This record gives sequence, structure tokens and C-alpha cells, in this order.
Amino acid sequence: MATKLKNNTLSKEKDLEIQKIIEKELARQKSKLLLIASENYASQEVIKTMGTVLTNKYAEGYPNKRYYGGCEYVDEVESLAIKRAKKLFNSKYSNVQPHSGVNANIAIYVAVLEPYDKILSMNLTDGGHLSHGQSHNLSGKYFTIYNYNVDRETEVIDYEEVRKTAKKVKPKLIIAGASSYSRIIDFKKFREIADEVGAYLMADIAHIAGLIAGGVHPTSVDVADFTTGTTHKTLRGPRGGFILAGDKYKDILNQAIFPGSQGGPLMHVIAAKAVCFREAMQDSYKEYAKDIVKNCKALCESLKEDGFRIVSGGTDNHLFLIDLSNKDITGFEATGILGSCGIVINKNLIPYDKKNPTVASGIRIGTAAVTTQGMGVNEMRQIGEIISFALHNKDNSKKLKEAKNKVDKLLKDFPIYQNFNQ
Ligand code: DSN
Repeated sequence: MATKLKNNTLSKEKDLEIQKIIEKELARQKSKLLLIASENYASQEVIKTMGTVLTNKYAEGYPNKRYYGGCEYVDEVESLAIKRAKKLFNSKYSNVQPHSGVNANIAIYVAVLEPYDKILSMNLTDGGHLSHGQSHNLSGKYFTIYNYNVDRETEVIDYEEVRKTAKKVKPKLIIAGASSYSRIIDFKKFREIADEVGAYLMADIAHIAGLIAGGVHPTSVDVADFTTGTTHKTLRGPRGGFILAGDKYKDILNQAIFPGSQGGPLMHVIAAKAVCFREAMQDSYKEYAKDIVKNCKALCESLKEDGFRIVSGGTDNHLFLIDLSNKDITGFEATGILGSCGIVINKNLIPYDKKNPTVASGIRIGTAAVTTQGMGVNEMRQIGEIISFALHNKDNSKKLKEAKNKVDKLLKDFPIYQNFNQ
């Protein structure tokens, strides 16, 4: 006689300990003003898709070429995600398996570089990313890194300096892309430079993927050899990465992800990526992308008018950096002050920063999440006033409470995840 299963695999019993923490996190997300430039609120469909049985399936390999049986449905999932990514970004090839943006970048290195090959990338203090060559990162340990900077005066990429450095260094790979750069990146100029020195060009669009999908930032696809990105920032999908490229790189890129640098793909996340790509194809998403930039400019202008120095003088995308040196506040302090008012941001290095990254002279502000909430230019002005008021009254607890009340009032009018039970 069959015995009843002794394990709780099929149990519907909740793990109350972890459930309580998830509920606290949901409450936190609903009650804070989210201005972290790399975060967003994924749709309930995206979140639901991640919590499915697809997580159970091993699927090393690629659709119709797997190392495990039983892959017929995950093959459908991955094929659909690939098809949608290619359509969304108008790309010949896509790989949707990278677990993150960093993994997507590592795959490019695995595909085309040998240890100690030279990479030319943007300096971390000027907006570059850890995975573009920071010394403790794999990229910095295994490759020889050279950096280009933004111009000291304009704080914008100086393409002539990039060209000069490229000619001197002769890198095998040039990386165009950043984590905290508020201006349009001219991928075509990078292409010209890469061609002049015979380098591969990789565009890291982790931050601006949603803006490119929405048509408000020039695309890197078919300009760069390789485009890497993330699905969870402006693109508003699940946490993860992807690669786009020309078809001629298909084999080396597929190999570089599996078996080159990853094992089993996260099929539940890949399904959620497919959902996100579909969402980003809708007309409403194009409006959303436009609104992110419009809101960013409005918030940036409001703070500028109040005497805050904006790095490079403004923004063309979803983020901007405030240099707080003239306010005698560090980025670290500002994060705490604004945090006490219910505003979540991150401290950030500014170009040529003399402070270390744990203190930093600036903060980074982004509008992808508040735009998802439906806020517009009027709300951006209100937020600008609240940030200014709080930072100018940093030692006055009564006034900071006043700022927090204003944040709470604003959030009441723009609720997220209503009736959402996790
Ligand atoms: N950590 C991300 C960001 O905040 O920009 C980049 O990986």
C-alpha cells in the first residue's frame, strides 16, 4: 500500500517566519518614496511568474539542445523570451540566460578575451560599473584595465579623450555604458573609435535598457558588437540580465554563458523576462519611458533652482547626480537624512570625487519607480521641494518630520501593489 508522502513538498503551509519578513518588505515598498535609479516596481504578472513551478526545472543548454529530459515546456518559455527580446530591441540574437547584468558582462569577457587582455572602460568615479574593471571584481583581476574619464569642466564623456586613450592603449575591448551617468551615450562615436583601434565594442545598457526599448535613448544594437543589459531597472521586469548581438556571435556567446560562466538557467525568471519584454512592447510603455525622462528633467530642474549643483548641469535620461559639496553634507549623511523622511536614495561618487565610496560627495536620484507609480511633473516639483527642505533643515527634527508627513501624503495619492497578497 502506498504510504502518504512524509515530506512537505506539496504542503500549502506557509513559512510564517519568512512570510512575515516579506510582508514587512512589501509594506516598506508601499510606504517609501523610491528614488534609487536602478530600482523599479515590477508588475504583479512579472512577480507572479517568478513564483511558479518553472523554478523546479533544470535546463542546461538551449532550447532543443538540452542536457536534461523534460524540457519541452521550458524550451517554449525560453524561445518566447528570446523572440520577444529580439523583437523589442530589434536584435538578430539574444541570450536571456544571464542571471544578472554582471553575468552578462562576464560572458562577453569569456567569449572574446584572454586573461590580461586590455579593456578600456569608464572610470568608476565618473559613472562606470564595478564589472567594468574594478580591482576587486573578476574583470579587474583577470584583465588589464584602462579607464577614460568625463571632462573635468563639462562632466560629460570627452570622446576625443576616449579616442586618444584608445589609440595609446590599443584595447581589445571598449566598454560604453555606465551606472551613474546622466547624459546620452553616443554609441556611434564609440563605434568609430573601436573601429579605429580594431577593438570590440560592448555597450552596457543595464540602466537605460527601458529607455532604449521605449525609444527615448539611441540604441546600441547593431552599433556595438555586444549589448548587455538588465531587466529590472528602467525595463521594469524581474531581476536579471540579457545579451543582444549580431547573429555571427551566436555560438561564442551561447557557449560563454553555458558552459562558460553559468550552469542551469533560472527558467522562472526567464519566463518573467518574457512577460516584461511583452509589457515593454506596449504603447503605454513608450509613454512610460518618455515620462521617466520628463519627470527626471523636472525634478532635476527643481533642485537646481534651489541651489543644488547637478553633475554635468542636468540630465537626458532617468537619473541625475547631486554634488553636495557646497551644502557641506556628504552623500552618506544625505542618504540618512532623506531616509528619515521616507525617501530612499543612494550615496554616489561624483566625477573626480576625493571622498571614498562609503562616504561619497554626492547622491544619485532616479525617476523610473515614481513614474511607474503614475507621478508626473507636478509631483516631481513637490519632491524637489521636500528634498531641498529636508537637506536644508537636516538638524531640525521637527522640520524633518514635516518633510516625512509630506512624503506620506504624496504616497497616499499614488499607491502601489494595492490588494497584492504575496
Ligand atoms: N548596482 C546597480 C546600480 O545601482 O546602478 C548597478 O549594478
